[in-house]
Amino acid sequence: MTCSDEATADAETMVHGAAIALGGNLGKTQAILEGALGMLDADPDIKVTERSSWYSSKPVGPPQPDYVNGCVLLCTSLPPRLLLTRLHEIENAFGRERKEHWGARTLDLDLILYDNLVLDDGVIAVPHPRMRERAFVLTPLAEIAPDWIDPVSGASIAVLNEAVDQTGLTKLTEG
Ligand code: PH2
Ligand code: MG
Ligand code: MG
Repeated sequence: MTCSDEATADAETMVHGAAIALGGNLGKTQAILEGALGMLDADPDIKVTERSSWYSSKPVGPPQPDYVNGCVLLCTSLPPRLLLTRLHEIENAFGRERKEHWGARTLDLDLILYDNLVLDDGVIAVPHPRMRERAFVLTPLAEIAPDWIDPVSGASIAVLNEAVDQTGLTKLTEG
C-alpha cells in the first residue's frame, strides 16, 4: 500500500509516506509508546497505517536501562519539518528531557524514512543516518515495510536487516 493510492477520504492530502521509530527506557515504557501512538494517530494530518511488534533491546550508548522499541508507518499531509515538529511535541507531552546524548529517555520518536527523500540540512536527516546499523530499528521496520528501498544504499529494509547483528533484541508482543 502507498499513501497516494489509499482509498480514503483523506487520500488527496495524506499522500506522503513516513516510517517512524519509537523507543524509550524510562518509566512504563510500553504504555508510553502506546500513548504516543494514540497521539500520532489522533493528529488530523497523520494516519497510522501499520505498526510493528514491540521489542526489548539492549542500550546502544552509555550504560542505561534496556529499551522498548518499535516502528510505525504513517500517511501524512505534513512536509518533513512539520512532521518532525509534531514528533517533538509528542515527545515533550511525555516529559522528554534532552540531556545526555544517547542517554535514557521516556520517549524517542525518530523520523526514519519519508517517501524516497534524501535530505540532510542540519535540522533534519532522512533517511535516519544510523538506521542501517540498528537492529532495533530495522527488525521492527522489516515486519511492516520489508520492500521499502532505502534511497541512500538502494537496498530494501529486509536486505539491510539481514546484514545487522540481532544480538540483544527480543520480541515482546506481536504487532
Ligand atoms: N536510542 C538511542 C540510543 N540508544 N538503544 C536502544 N536499544 N534503543 C534505542 O532506541 C536507542 C538506543 C538514541 O536515540
Ligand atoms: Mg533515537
Ligand atoms: Mg530522537
